[in-house]
Amino acid sequence: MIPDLLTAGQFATVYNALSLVIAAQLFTAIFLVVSLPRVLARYRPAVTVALIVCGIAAYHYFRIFDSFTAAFTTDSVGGTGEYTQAVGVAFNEGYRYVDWLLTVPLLLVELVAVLALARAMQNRLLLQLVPASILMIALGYPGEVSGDLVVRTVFGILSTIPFLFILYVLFVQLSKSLALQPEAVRGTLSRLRFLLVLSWGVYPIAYLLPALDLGADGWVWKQVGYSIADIVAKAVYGLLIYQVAKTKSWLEDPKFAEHERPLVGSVRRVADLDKAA
Ligand SMILES: *C/C=C(C)/C=C/C=C(C)/C=C/C1=C(C)CCCC1(C)C
Repeated sequence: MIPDLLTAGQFATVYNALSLVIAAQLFTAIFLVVSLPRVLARYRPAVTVALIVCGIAAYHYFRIFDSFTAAFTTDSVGGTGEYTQAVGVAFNEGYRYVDWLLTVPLLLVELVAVLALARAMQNRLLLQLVPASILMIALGYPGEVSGDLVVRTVFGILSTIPFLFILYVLFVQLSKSLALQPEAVRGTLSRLRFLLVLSWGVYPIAYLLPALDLGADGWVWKQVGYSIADIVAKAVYGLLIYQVAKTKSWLEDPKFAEHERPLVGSVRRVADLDKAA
């Protein structure tokens, strides 16, 4: 499935996409480290998991980037500018799957942690979501690395079963728990839910691209698709989690609120509303 030949443009497209992901994940992780003291202790686990997810992704993108630049070579002197597969080193798509195997369950933990639900509800959600997410990634891998279209399709379909289950649980359960969340974060949480579904939905589509007979372009756009989805599903998502954690901290602790402003301008603390009335 890895193309034998990339044009200079195709090579640069993948190179730049991978490079962008490193910057996005690395500096989102650093931002979240710096911002950790700015949320209440009870929301620090959620933000900590968010920064670990971005850190794990940044690490794996360094590996993916190195693997990509080692796997394709060009003869710069008098060459056509095209890149061919280097002898003896193949691009390793396995890094992505190891990354996902670690980060996808953590993304779900991160979400459940910021909701601060009752312990029983929290455990029930995680017991459903975490095994399903591991199954989804594990079933996708054999299809991803197979050159056989039938194998790719069969494992793609098998992986879609836990995927749909996760989306179902998230939508039904999250919608229910939304009513229990403070008014001020409901909008952000609702956006988070859509962001999650839309960004996760990119992965199976990108997975399908190489099957569409687009030649090297199919593989190139798959890499770009996974890269952009990873930025949205980890970094942007992590920042929204931080926003929810910060707003809830501000609402729940008057002392904290004295020296911190919420990220959402329109938020009013209940005590302040009382004062104003
Ligand atoms: C940070 C990484 C994330 C959020 C990765 C998510 C990955 C998926 C939702 C992958 C799903 C797949 C299918 C539903 C079918 C085809 C195989 C996969 C693994 C690409």
